[in-house]
Amino acid sequence: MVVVATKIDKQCENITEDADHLYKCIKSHDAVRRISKDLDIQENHVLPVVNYTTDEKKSNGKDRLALGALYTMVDLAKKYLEKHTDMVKKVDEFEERGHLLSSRRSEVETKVKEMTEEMASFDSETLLILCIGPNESGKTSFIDSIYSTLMREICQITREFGAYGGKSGDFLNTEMFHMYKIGDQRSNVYFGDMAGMEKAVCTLKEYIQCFLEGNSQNIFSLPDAVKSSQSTDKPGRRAKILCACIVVHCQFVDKFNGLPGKLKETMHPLQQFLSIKGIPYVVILTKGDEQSENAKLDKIQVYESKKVKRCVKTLVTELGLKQNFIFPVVNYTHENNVDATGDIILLDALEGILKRGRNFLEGTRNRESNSNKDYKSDL
Ligand SMILES: Nc1nc2c(ncn2[C@@H]2O[C@H](COP(=O)(O)OP(=O)(O)O)[C@@H](O)[C@H]2O)c(=O)[nH]1
Ligand SMILES: [Mg+2]
Repeated sequence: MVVVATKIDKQCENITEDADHLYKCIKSHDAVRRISKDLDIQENHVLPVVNYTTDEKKSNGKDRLALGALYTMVDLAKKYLEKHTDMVKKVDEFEERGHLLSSRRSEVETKVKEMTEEMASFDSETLLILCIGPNESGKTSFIDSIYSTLMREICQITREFGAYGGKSGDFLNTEMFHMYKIGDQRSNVYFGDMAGMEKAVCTLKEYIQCFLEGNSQNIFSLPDAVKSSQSTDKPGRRAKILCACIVVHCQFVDKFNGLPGKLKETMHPLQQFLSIKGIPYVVILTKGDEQSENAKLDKIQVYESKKVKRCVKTLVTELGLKQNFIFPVVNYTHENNVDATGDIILLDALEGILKRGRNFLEGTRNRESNSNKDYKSDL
């Protein structure tokens, strides 16, 4: 505790010109000593100041007293915190991610080029980023949004295949499996859009298995239609999954105060399945803008939203995920133009997906070349 002793100029008028008078003036020293004794507080914790009240000019003496008082307060607080480290607020890693992204909002163009080069640098086989998740979680919109960010304008590539997102009745929901090429002509990376998990007419395991085996015919009751957009070269049916994006929306997690039972039932076998196959995955958390007024104006604010944070925490605990596997995004659903705050969080998600995909491919290749070496040495 400190005591701020005001009006010390009443004891010593010269103090406002020269703060050193505090040490020379017996009256002011006596006043400090009296306060210290009356309040039972160390003498050097009594901080004499003279407030600016009607002054028009700055006073060196007043400034020095105020700064001296502030210095003592900060010093005491610092020493207290050093002794009580448990009271220092832990850095919120999720918010820190948001701050970092915010500082990079001017780097969108560079990041777009970097991602385009990255996609072009993968080998020639067809690589697939598979979007899976419940109905209306924002899978289709996510593909359109990533595409828009890379093209620097709002695009709806999914719409030409009748996959455009929307509530039943307004628009057709995704009913067929489609692959959409992302990046420039050199790229072999595709996003795979699926109908919601609820639409599968088989178990989830079969749903993924059929797909991995290049046979999605049995997955849905509707006719399959594998198509590639922006490309005349037909991707082979045996596309290699580079990464899976499990797309969930905030309300879904929040409304049920945790993951709804049905989703949990499907998520766990899905995670298990992907782990067995060694396929990397991330969670794309959509619609954070509906949880936060601030995020409607500045999309990076999803990182500050209490509700979004609660969803992330739920996903971390219930799915056993690390926080940096979860990417909150705000899809472009009603905008006429792309914007830096939306772009930077979508690009961060894309970077996370490609990074995991690259590690997965390199790991697979290393394993394959090692087993070839072992095979040769056995001969
Ligand atoms: N506010 C908001 N709405 C979204 C977002 N993503 C998708 N939507 C809306 O949610 C609905 C379902 O989206 P859709 O992409 O069709 O979901 P899908 O069934 O998983 O493919 C549509 O009405 C979209 O406009 C988002 O990030 N924010
Ligand atoms: Mg869809």
